[in-house]
Amino acid sequence: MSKKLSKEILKKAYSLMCSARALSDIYEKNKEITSKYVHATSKGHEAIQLALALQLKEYDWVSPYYRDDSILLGVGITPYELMLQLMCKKEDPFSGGRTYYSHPSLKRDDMPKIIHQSSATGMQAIPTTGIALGLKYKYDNNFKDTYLNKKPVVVCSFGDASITEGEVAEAFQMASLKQLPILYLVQDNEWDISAHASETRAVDAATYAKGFGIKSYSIDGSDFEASYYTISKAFSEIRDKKIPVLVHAKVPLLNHHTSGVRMEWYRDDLEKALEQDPFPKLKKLLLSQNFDEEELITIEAKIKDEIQKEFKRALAADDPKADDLFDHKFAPTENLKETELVNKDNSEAIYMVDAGICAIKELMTKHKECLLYGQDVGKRLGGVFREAATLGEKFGDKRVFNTPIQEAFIIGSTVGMSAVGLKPIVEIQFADYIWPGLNQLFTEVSRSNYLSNGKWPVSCIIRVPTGAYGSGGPYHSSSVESILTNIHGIKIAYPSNAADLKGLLKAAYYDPNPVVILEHKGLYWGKMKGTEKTKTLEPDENYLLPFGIAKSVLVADEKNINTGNSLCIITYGMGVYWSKLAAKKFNDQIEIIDLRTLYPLDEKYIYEKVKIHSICIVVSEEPSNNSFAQSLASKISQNCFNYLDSPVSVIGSENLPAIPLNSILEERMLPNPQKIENEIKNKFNIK
Ligand SMILES: Cc1ncc(C[n+]2csc(CCOP(=O)(O)OP(=O)(O)O)c2C)c(N)n1
Ligand SMILES: [Mg+2]
Repeated sequence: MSKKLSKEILKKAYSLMCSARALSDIYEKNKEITSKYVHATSKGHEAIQLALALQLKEYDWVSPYYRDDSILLGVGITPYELMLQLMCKKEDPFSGGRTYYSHPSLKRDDMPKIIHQSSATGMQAIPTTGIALGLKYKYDNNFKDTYLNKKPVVVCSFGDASITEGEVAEAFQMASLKQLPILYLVQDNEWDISAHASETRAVDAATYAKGFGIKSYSIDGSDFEASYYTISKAFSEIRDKKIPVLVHAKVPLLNHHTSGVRMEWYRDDLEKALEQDPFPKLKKLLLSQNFDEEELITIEAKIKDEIQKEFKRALAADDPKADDLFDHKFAPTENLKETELVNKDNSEAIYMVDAGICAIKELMTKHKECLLYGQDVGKRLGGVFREAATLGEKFGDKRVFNTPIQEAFIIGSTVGMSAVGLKPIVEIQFADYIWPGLNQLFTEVSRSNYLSNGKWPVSCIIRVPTGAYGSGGPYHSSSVESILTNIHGIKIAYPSNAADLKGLLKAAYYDPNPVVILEHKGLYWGKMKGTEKTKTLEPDENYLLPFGIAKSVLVADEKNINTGNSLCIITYGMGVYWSKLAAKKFNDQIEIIDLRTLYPLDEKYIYEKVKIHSICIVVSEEPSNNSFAQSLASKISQNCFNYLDSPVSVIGSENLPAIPLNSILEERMLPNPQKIENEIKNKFNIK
């Protein structure tokens, strides 16, 4: 076996391992300086990491975790670049000083690609498996990208403890179900900070993965040669057969958990761990292959010396400027201009639910990159609200498909899908069930562009049927916009009629950033009292409604405005229709502004209108306490204080944990036209 490993590979591995050790040592020696920013190193894990990295190609993908600095060295990142990252310098190639050591993101032509890596243990499983799902989509739909002929592999690297996270099971399930070309590398040092494997897992990674039907290998990850051959075999299987494989590599952890959690505080196994040190093992291998010992000593000394110099250079490098803070919140969208609303020839009024389908149909017809997945969206049902009806039949189940009940996977996989150039439209069946997916939305999706310094924006649309109507009860009625508007780095639309939904879906598609579209279930068919106007003529294919443009859907009479007998209601979704019904009781005194998107928010338009009317009510369907609506009311107060005749009112649901099923209780809970009418009267001092 050893005959096949070339001297060149062995020498390269040795040099890189010397670099990894020298880095680890210099960080420790200078810990007063380096511990300013928390970091972990690969000391003890180097052999398996280098065996992997040296076999990755520039068309492959890898998601290293925070202990994988040897993988980074192995793919070609220099020690100097790593040290820039350690010290959060401006030229840190991954994030410009925004994120920790060995939390890479990389998009260089000559190196494997790395999507943004968070610190959240195990959370890389879903985005990375999303890459493999994206590659499979491209194979299945005959994409012509030349790199596909080279059979790229995707690698997701983990620590042993992180795979006990529930989200990892979602990823394994999908990788096996769809037979995705991915390698899961689990580096098993038996430690989960201070918790030992005996306390945290019932079975090891290989046994666990086998339960999902994933082929697994268990190896000694401190043995470079064994590691190299196992990875080589696994890569061949993945490239040729397009299957998932898991490699479970036993390794000793020879350094602190991180610079902040030191090994001497709790480790009682260090002596034993040192017996498995991969560095002397590799040296011994090289000597057995007729390398000269003097040469190896010289290589090591030279690398140490160079790294010492590079450390000083990195220390002297520039920090980011304070105002760099604001770069890359979103990828730019200047090209998204509003188009004239022209209706389709012979257009008939369509329901909002159909407007969504029409928009997606046009997008999928035009763009091969566009696909739709979620629970029950496939052709058998077309969505539990029929909001995806006909799409499965028209485009087939390679482009429109059902997923398991995995909200985290549905949302988080868009990171990987988008990275390979696809434009996923996904669906969460009910807003009530977005919670398991929120972690991915917050931890991975929303931060990807910002923390990768603009390299990896996530372009996706997440459709979320929302809101209460007709006794949906506590688990099929919730509104979640306050939670979503608290996540920075995503855009949020909340259309109230068919034309707006179509125009906003188009804008969302062409936006390179993540977008959530909240679609009120009670508005889908315009069947509830007062919601008939959700039906509109169908805008033509070119109609695009950019985000951040609010609209007056009812205006007040000039005379009433001039005499101080008017007010404005700022609202969205169902609030538009409740407000319209309430406004009927007043004589052209009410202006209703439909926000249409909650982020970005058309603040300029809102303040202009509030200043004209001097009285303002914000209406939302959510419980009002600590809500988006209350925050909006506060912004209005701050920006329009001198123009207001009275405090801005907020009408929302009652502040209770859930919307009860019983219809009398539901009605009492939610806002309605009567409650709004009462507040309008209050504002006008009508008794
Ligand atoms: C979701 C999440 N929970 C907790 C943590 C804190 N944490 C950081 S590392 C770690 C242990 C991970 O152990 P393992 O995956 O085995 O990797 P190792 O550090 O041993 O290489 C924990 C609990 C985290 N980063 N993310
Ligand atoms: Mg561990």
